[in-house]
Amino acid sequence: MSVVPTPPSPLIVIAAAVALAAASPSAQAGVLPIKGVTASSTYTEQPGYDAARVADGRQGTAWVEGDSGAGLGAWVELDLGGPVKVDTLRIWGGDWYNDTNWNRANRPKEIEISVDGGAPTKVTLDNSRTVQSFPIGATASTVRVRIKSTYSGSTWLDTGISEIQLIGDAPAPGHEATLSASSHAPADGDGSYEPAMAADQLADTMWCEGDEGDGTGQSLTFDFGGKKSVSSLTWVNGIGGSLPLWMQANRATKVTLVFDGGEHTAEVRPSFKPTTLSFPSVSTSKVTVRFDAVLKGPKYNDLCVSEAWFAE
Ligand SMILES: [Ca+2]
Ligand SMILES: [Ca+2]
Repeated sequence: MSVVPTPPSPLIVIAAAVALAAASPSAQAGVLPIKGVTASSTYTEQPGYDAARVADGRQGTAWVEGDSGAGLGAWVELDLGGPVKVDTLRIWGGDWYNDTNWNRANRPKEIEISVDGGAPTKVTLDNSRTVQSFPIGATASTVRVRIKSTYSGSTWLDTGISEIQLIGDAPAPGHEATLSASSHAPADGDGSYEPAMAADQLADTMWCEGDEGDGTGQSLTFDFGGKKSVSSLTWVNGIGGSLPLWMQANRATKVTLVFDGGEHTAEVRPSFKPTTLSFPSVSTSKVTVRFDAVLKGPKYNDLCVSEAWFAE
């Protein structure tokens, strides 16, 4: 017997899923869309740990195996819906709901990765709450991850994986940017708030500014590494992880996009769902999004952006 804490309420999960459904597709940098997920077993004593949680675009939700022991031999398989070139596997091992859960639950140590049912490759994860990457370098229709050994959690016997991303061999158009910011909030028990969190295709991770004010005047910069034509910004303006959290923190109501030559200022309506701001096409190597005005949340005096990308 083991106990795994209850995940966020169904309302939160549904709200986030709605946001992600619009945010995810082939949109983000090289992250391949997953058509389905299956697992050898699933923890069912409480709801919310099914196989799909390993590819739902949220680090705070996990697939947890349902074997009687630590789940050695349990596996989860991602279906790409047909052969596609896979360069890298990124894995969030363990229960990333927060630091406490991560420490209490088992984490995978050795895993076997197999492509299309072929011979497995064994790799070893660090025992740390960091995103870890392993090369695939193959054309795959399915990728299976099997748990071979674990790092023991302090409380719970079961082993989980919070997210797996399969990265294609080329970035998707419009998502090659490197992000930087005027400031960012320090990491806490929920994770990091660095600029890259706004481009990791996870709805429940976000950049948050770390200035003393409400975020007015803060900025997020997208560096394309060369000239690029852009005419839209699609983004989750605020905390995308849950609607209650989104309402508690600051969101932008006016932005100025600063290009290599010129600017575009626009009023924007805060929305929990991804929204697109269109503007006259411009060729630029960078865009700085300056936040000129915010709608203040009642609890967290920080401006956050969960996901954002520019496209033509
Ligand atoms: Ca997840
Ligand atoms: Ca994110």
